[in-house]
Amino acid sequence: LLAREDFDAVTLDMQHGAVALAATLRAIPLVLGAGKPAIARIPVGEFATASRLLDGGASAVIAPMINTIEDARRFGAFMKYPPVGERSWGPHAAVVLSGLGPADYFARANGFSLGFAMVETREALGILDRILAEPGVDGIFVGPSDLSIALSGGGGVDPMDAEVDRALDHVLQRTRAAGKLPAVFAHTGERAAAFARMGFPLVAVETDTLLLRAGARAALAAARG
Ligand code: 3PY
Ligand code: MG
Repeated sequence: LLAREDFDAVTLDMQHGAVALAATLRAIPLVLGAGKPAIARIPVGEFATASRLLDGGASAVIAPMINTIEDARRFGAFMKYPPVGERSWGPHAAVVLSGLGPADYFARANGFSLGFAMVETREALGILDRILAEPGVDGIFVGPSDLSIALSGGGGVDPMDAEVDRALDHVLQRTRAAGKLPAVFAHTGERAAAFARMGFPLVAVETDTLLLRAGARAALAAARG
């Protein structure tokens, strides 16, 4: 349903969403069938799942909580075929969905399978340039909620905090300077518009649960007068 709305892409969230691997693999062709890229987020540290999502035709994978160089390296390795990484061959659905033959898929997949490393802790901010230097990392996806928890030393969740905004701008500039793609999550449409104005080319807008609750509340408010 969401892929048939005016979104440019749909993200399937295996970290916090209610979808496991089989359901995500079933949803990917539905998103691609609507002519949109299918992006998927893996659970923390489950880098092998990134390869399986690519095998299923995912256009991009987001890896949460990339807090060490080793995290970034391992994620990148599962995203890219040799010689860049260590992805293993078996893209059964992806080859068919791409419309390419196996040889062309192999030759081109590293270029069109985008890996986003999430920066959402102080540790990640501290090694941002080194994460960006990983060849298997095509972009940085910022998580403003976890970042706000980290920057406040566990004091609370406030993705609108001014310190979060400063960190977001820093990540945007460093990522651009590295020639890679900056991306971010926005929990409202207004926040998404602000991020787009800042220069983020990819912004995830709200979640299925937020949209469902907002729709439910609007319908109930209208029904009850
Ligand atoms: C965060 O804000 O921490 C996120 O992971 C957004 O998806
Ligand atoms: Mg997060």
